[in-house]
Amino acid sequence: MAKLALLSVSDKTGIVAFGSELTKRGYDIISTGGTLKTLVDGGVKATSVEDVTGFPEMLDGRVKTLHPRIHAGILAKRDNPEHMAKLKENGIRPIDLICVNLYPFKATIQKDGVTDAEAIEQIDIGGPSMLRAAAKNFQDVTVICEQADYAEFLKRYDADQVDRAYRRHLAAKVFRQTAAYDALIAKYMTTEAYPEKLTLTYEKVEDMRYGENSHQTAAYYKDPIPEDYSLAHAKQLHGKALSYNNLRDADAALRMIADFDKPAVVALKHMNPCGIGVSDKLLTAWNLAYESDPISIFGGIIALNRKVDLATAKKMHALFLEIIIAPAFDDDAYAILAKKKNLRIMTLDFGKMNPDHKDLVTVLGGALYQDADTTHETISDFKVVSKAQPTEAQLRALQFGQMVVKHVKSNAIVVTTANQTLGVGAGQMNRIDSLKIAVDKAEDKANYGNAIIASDAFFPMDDCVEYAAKHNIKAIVEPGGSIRDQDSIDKADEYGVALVFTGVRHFKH
Ligand code: 93A
Repeated sequence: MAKLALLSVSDKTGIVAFGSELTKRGYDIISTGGTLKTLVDGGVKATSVEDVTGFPEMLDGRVKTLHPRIHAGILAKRDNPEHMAKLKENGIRPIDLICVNLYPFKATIQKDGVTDAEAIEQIDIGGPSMLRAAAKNFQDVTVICEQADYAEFLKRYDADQVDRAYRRHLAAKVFRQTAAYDALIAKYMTTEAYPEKLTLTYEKVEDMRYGENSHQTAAYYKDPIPEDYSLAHAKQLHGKALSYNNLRDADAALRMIADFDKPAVVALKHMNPCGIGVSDKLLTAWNLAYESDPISIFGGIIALNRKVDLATAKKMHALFLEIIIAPAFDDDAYAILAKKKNLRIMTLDFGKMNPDHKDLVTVLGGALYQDADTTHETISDFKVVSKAQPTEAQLRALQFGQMVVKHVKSNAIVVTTANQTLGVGAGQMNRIDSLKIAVDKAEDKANYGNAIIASDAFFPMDDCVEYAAKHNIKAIVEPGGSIRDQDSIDKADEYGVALVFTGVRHFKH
């Protein structure tokens, strides 16, 4: 008897050609309402599923293929005589090939103003049931859930290569696809922040040349519906493919620059800022960021939150940089930057971090999932605990420092003015070492006279205040909360330093 294929696709692209090729190879075709019409209109001979089941499609199409005549035809084991006898007894034909793509749930929930009822109607039930049944019975059934596989299947069919391994490969793809489909539905319906099952799904963007190091393999995945403000929406206009480290650095740079409204430039290395400048003009912001640390910026990632002009582009062109990402580039600015073959030039509309964003990190045997640290404190959150009161200018600098320090790996200490980082001490195992690094980098800078210090976590003892004071720092912001806070306050008073507590710690590991 001829082989039997069931075709039921929501996206009809390529289905007429595929159906036609199947009939040429001797397949009989059965099909659901819309697909059947497309096939027949396209000149492909096909039979209605209704004729096979003896039942009309009903409940607005909610029940089309959910019938034993279909599912027994898919699930029967061909090498099991009892299964085959049952099919025969009930006049059911075995189905050899299932080709299904599902109701467009993802596209539906992305539509503006979509109602819950519309979204729910697009939850496919019959499609995944057939796909899963066919995938379970891959020993005997070929299952196709992607248009990209139409041509590959035909090629293999002609070469007599539709073997068990290929069918198993297609079956595995089905289970990934239906799991991802359900994960998206689960996400849409879930209200708990931390549900008992975390059903995330990501789509592959690309395999990468390597991971963090050249002996590590890696691939880049993105959210099926990425947040508005995210790297997933960035466009690369020029340069080498982004590496694993580039992506992590660019992501860190985006998180930093999102905190600034005025023209800002973030220069970043190894996930830490090496220079941040903010001003009324982009060029000035660049100069401030560059002068923060003209050495570390070499090979850096630059994020700018305004259209890049020629003057700023010329400054950047003079350096070796890995990535420049900005909302847009003037034509002449782009032309000069694009002279560097490898430089990755990217655009992204800047915005704010989604306040509900959650970060996922893996640990051996598990994962941790938490709110991203999207808060930052402003002057109104500050509590002055010293006798010395900070000046207006110092308060602005403390606010800027506080904004920066939360983006620096712990232990983090930054020395800043109100619009420029002067020294960044990152990732040391004790706070005083971070402080020493930050001060050492900052001390010879012209603006050091206006400098303040921000610390991501409290001072466990008074040594940091003392060290800072001895290096002419006049104002400090830290969370407070140590049992020895009073020692730091006393030390600040001893040196006439203004000490401000925020009550909010910003560890970043
Ligand atoms: O509403 S359903 O969940 N109930 C079904 O029994 C059923 N059978 C196939 N959706 C069902 N399908 C889906 O219909 C397929 O997954 C495919 O996406 C779509 C094709 O319908 P049509 O051929 O009428 O355009």
